[in-house]
Amino acid sequence: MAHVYDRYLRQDKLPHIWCSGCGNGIVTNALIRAVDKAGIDPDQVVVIAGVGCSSRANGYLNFCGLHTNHGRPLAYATGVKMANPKLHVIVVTGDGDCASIGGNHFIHACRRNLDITTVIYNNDNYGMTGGQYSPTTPTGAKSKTTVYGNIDAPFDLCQLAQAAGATYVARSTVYHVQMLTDQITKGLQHKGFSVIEAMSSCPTLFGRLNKLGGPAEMLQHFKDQSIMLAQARKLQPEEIAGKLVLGTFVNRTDRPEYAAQYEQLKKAAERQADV
Ligand SMILES: Cc1ncc(C[n+]2csc(CCOP(=O)(O)OP(=O)(O)O)c2C)c(N)n1
Repeated sequence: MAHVYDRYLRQDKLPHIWCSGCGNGIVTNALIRAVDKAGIDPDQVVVIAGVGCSSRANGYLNFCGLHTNHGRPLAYATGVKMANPKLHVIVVTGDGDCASIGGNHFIHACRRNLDITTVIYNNDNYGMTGGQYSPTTPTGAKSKTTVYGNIDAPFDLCQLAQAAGATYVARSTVYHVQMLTDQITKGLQHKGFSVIEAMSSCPTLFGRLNKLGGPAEMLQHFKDQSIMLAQARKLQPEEIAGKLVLGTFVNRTDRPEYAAQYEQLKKAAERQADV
């Protein structure tokens, strides 16, 4: 029987490459539902990916798309959106793609406030290349390159995005699917740069190395580890240490959207040239 969302997937590209129990399918499902819920014409959507397990999502999604260089989807997305501001541009990226090799592009995209929706599939490691540590690997966690435990402090990507100027910033997990879908929907409807950090499970690499159990246990771990933002705000920092704070951190409309601002600038320049 055909599924109501089948039309959003490229059936000829399935089955996907993700491991059993990987959370990336849940994030991609939430993304599809969000496009549907937001009532966006699929022909007006462009999904742009970098390189990584997460970035493979764009190959399965039946929208226009670009699979670009590792760490550079935001650069391509900027070009696409500036060339045709009417398009809904969505970036699918990993924690490595977005915050390691693409970190500089990420902060400047936040600063610029171009109307792009960025969905970060954060599995706390480099999945595609075998489980090396990433900028979001928690301190103490094991990875293929931190076998005795990570001594780096991880980035909080939502705090980073907020500090850099992103105008919609939210976080959810693959356990909290409804919230994730709502956040992506709001990100798509938001006029400006939106960041949705989707905490995703990687049972094969991160889960196994950190003895987090199988796919179901990892979902349970997300449930147990999470705290809602409203509740977290009432607690002291030491009381929420090690917790995943979920919710909408930023939703502001006071900053101008970049492409609209650029249009105005162009018109003003044309008027001046006419004089
Ligand atoms: C310029 C460049 N450097 C390195 C790589 C190798 N590489 C491919 S994917 C990847 C990391 C992917 O990690 P992440 O973005 O977190 O995505 P995940 O696979 O975990 O979803 C790396 C280092 C590459 N393809 N291109």
